[in-house]
Amino acid sequence: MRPILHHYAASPWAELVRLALGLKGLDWGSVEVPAICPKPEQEALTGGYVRTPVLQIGADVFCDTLAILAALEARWPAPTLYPAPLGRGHRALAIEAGGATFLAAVGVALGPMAEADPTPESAAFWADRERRFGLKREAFRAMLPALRQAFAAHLERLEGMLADGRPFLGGDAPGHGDLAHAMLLWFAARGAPVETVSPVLAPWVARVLAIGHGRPQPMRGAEALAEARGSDPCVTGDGPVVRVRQDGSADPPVEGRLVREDEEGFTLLRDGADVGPVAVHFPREGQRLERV
Ligand SMILES: N[C@@H](CCC(=O)N[C@@H](CS)C(=O)NCC(=O)O)C(=O)O
Repeated sequence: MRPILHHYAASPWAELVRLALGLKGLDWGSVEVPAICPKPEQEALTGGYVRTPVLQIGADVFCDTLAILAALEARWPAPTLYPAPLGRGHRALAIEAGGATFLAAVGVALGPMAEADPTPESAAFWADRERRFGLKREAFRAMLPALRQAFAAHLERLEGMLADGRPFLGGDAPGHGDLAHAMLLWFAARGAPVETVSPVLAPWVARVLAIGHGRPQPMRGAEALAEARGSDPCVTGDGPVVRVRQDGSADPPVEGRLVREDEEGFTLLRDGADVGPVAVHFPREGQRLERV
């Protein structure tokens, strides 16, 4: 069954997944979602997770790129997203692209928008991000010099990793870590092109982006919901009712029965009014699991 990505073009974390789909050479359904809430179709599918991107395979829904890349690797193992010699180390590298490092890239990418006079579109964007993540435009503007400096320091570290002339961060083949860190530069290019922030990294970023996106086929949200409704989730069983929220966000929690939990993540089984039984998969990182 082909995967369906719920995403929007400007989303950096979605770009990471588009590159992963490209690396695996896949056909995939492409559902465009709004960049700000409300996202009623996505909510109908996930039960409340409204971040971008989300990957759907039938009635299995993967939230967060860590769960998404694990699902792609499990179902389409070749070519691998975790090539030797780094192997699983690529996952650690990718995690390092989140958190403070990602916020630094946001500073470079969205700094010019924060500094410009607001438009109706940018005002709606800041209102959404303030309500959901506490990111106030004024406070963000004050942080910009520090964020730009932090991003420059991060790029120096990446330059150090590639200093021996290796084509990719782990050696000869690209992996999850390359996709995650090149995505940061792809995003930062909205505010400052890669050649200006790091001419040294530009050829590596070009190599990673040349992987492309595979073969996306545009699809409507309603078709994706129908596909979930017509499929069975790959996990069944029973478990305690739990809620999942994301660290640092006021987004609605997802509620369901906890039917799988291991060192990588966990799965909730829920019955959606529009989709029937769906399995919603999360990684451990960045999620807060509460017993109800
Ligand atoms: N840790 C998450 C981060 C996802 C994330 O922060 N995505 C941004 C867009 S790139 C987001 O959800 N922004 C709010 C939105 O799109 O509604 C992942 O790896 O998927």
